[in-house]
Amino acid sequence: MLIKRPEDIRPSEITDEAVFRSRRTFLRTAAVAGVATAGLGLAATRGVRALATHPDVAAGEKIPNVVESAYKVDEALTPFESVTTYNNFYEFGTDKGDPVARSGKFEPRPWSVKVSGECEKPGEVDLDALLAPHQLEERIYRLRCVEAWSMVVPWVAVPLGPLLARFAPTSKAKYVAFKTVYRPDQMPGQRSGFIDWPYVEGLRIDEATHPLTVLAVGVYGQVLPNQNGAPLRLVVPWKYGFKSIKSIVSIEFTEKEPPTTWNIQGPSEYGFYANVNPEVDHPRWSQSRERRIGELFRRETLMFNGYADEVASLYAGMDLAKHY
Ligand SMILES: Nc1nc2c(c(=O)[nH]1)N[C@H]1C(S)=C(S)[C@@H](COP(=O)(O)O)O[C@H]1N2
Ligand SMILES: [Mo]
Repeated sequence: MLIKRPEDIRPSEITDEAVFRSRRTFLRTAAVAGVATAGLGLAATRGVRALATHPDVAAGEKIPNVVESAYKVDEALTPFESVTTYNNFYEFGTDKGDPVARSGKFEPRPWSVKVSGECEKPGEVDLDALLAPHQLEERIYRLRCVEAWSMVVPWVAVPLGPLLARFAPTSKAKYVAFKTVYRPDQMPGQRSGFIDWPYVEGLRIDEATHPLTVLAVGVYGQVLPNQNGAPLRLVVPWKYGFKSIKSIVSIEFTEKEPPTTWNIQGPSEYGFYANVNPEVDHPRWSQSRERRIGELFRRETLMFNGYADEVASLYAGMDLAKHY
């Protein structure tokens, strides 16, 4: 993220605009017809062919029993193709195309997440238990990257709050720290010293247990592809995308604010909170507007990424220019 300013991103890197324009009518229909249909329809379109060689997607594993939820933004979905080929996942490289191209060797199963720290019942999150019926919801969220692009993504997700509650956090649990897996043999980006691996992130406990905060295990109705953070990643829709840490192996309740990767990399550019805020610019670029992937013109960035009604109260009395 330190490397490229949004202005430096060539349109050709983002997408073939004509393809998206022609697809827009279809998407509008698909959005009405439901996401499952959209996923199937898009699978037939150009670009997804490349993905078919990807181990996760080739399996074509649809996640059964996903319950519709009330959490859905009423905006055109970003096509499956873009959501799964335009990615930020430095463990596989810094270019947006690297994660899909270079994550083929990554093995997201078997998997378990260790839960530790300030809690009465430390233990593990069992991936298969997470995938059990009646827990998974479809959440259609905006994702706003700090680089000033955005998407609308239909995640298959489980709310994080109730999951964390099972481990009985103590009164000392003021924060939750997350850690990505460290596997340099499977993650070529980790063989470079650019970032102090593993990638780490954190939330305040009230943010982590907020009803909007979820762990995603799928996208567009199917198992999460490697490039999107398989087998499970955080999604915190009112914060810049870098808070949504991928391929999590550890969740720890802590008393003190945990270190976070991008804050370590550039403390003056990336704060702990990282709430989407059009009024607080990044030192090197404006955050007031964003490019929705697939659209030609920039749009206004919304306070808390459009989730102000739900989350503004979490920050009452805080100076958001200071706690950026
Ligand atoms: N482990 C890890 N998690 C990560 C990143 C990363 O480089 N490594 N990039 C973040 C950034 S900057 C964004 S915008 C989102 C992108 O998620 P997506 O590829 O599913 O769109 O993932 C976030 N999670
Ligand atoms: Mo990002």
